[in-house]
Amino acid sequence: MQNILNYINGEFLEPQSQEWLDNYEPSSGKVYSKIPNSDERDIALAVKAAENAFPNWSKTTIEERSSILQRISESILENLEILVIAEAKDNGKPESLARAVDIPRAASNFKFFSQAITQFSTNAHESVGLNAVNYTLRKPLGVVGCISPWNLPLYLFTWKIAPALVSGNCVVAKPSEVTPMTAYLLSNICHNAGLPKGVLNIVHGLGTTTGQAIIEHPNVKAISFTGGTATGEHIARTAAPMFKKLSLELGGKNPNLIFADCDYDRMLETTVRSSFANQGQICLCGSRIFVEASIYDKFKTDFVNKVSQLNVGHPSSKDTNVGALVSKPHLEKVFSYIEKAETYGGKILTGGNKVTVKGYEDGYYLEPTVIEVSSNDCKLNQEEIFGPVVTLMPFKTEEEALQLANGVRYGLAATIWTNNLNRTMRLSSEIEAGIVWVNTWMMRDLRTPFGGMKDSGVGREGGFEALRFFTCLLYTSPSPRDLS
Ligand code: TXE
Repeated sequence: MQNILNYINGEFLEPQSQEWLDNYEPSSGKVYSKIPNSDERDIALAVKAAENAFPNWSKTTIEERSSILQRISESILENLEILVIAEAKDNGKPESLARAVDIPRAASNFKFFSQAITQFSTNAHESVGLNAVNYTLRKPLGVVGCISPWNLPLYLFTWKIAPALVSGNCVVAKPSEVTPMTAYLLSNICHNAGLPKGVLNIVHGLGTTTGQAIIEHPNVKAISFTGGTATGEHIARTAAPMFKKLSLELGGKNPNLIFADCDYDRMLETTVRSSFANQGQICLCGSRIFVEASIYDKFKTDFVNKVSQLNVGHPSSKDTNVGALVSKPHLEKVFSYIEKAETYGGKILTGGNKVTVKGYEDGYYLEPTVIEVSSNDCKLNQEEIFGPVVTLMPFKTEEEALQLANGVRYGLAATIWTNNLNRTMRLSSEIEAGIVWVNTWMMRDLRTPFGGMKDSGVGREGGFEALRFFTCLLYTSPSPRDLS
């Protein structure tokens, strides 16, 4: 059985504790590798290595950092198929999805930030009449922590690491203990791409020990975290007294507002995808679907019909639309909402059962499930289920649609389906969400800021916002005499 190793100070190391955790393959329910159960001693080593590497790394030229990131990006693409298979095995997602989205995006993250840094500049402010100028500088923060979740493992891990590194920081990173494999493979890729030792340290283990040691370490100056809202709250509470910089990308319960005047076929096809892509385990999935009353019955019939045709199957099968959920506890959590759907006032229209896939009887498979609800206040509409479960509910007016969309503690993303331009403009500015898509879903230019409102988090990542997060701003003012 393969042992995943920590990557600290350019070396592949076993955990100090010599303890290992089981790593499961969701599609078969079997343990297939072991993960270091790292503790504060491993994190202390990693932070020390990062601190030692910082003086040199922060002074490398932009060209040098940029070209290393470029090499990492190319190497990810050269190893695409290995990473695709590893991601699908570790996470349960269809290989086709990892091949089309996860791994290419991981390569793009490195490529994008290798280019973005060459365009990142600071400002000068001339004090007219005083013969003076103030100018700003952006400096790397030092050692930063990157903590990522299991739903888009390499995609989100690289989304944090690439901007942190390219802006001159040294990184201590922890992938989710549920999906550590591609982060481990990435440590090999970065090592071979010539990243100097100590610049990137990848430490594996549980959130409550390894992750906790990162957020508690006084010399880690910033934390970029994506994960559950409860964990985000805990991280904020722990890190705030140490004045760490925080970027928290948390949960979502995203509304999908469908108006009768939309392009119906395109909407239907995209809504199936926005509901069940990655087994519904994307924080951007539209999990609350609100449909204008005049087309509600038609939509209900067509949507249920399409959803019931989705194939649940093994990640490697070409016919699979919906793979396995990421873990047994997560399957049980999602299933508990389905079991109590009626108690919560819901009616299951399709799905609702666990699935047995031949040859993989212990895998964590669940039917894509559509539940009709009569109130937005029910638990099914208020809590993040984060699985292949969506709810349907009709609305009568635009005002009501807006109220329903905003009637939740989260504010990550929303999708509006309409061909009415004025309505688009009104709703896009009134919906409480960091991202509003119109007549599309998951369309994102890497330059755009990404992040949520309300309990979906604080801070923005992506584009220059990520480079701003991973740098601190100083201002300098030479005395006017020095300029003359
Ligand atoms: O996430 P956690 P979990 C939501 C989703 C899911 C719920 C819980 O609703 O059901 O969160 O999932 C690390 N200090 N999302 O429990 O625990 C952990 O090891 C430092 C939404 O898996 O938040 C992992 O690396 N780190 C979501 C990362 O935090 C800690 C994606 C996320 O794990 C820590 C995933 C601690 N004390 C789940 N405790 C999204 N927004 O995309 C845990 N971690």
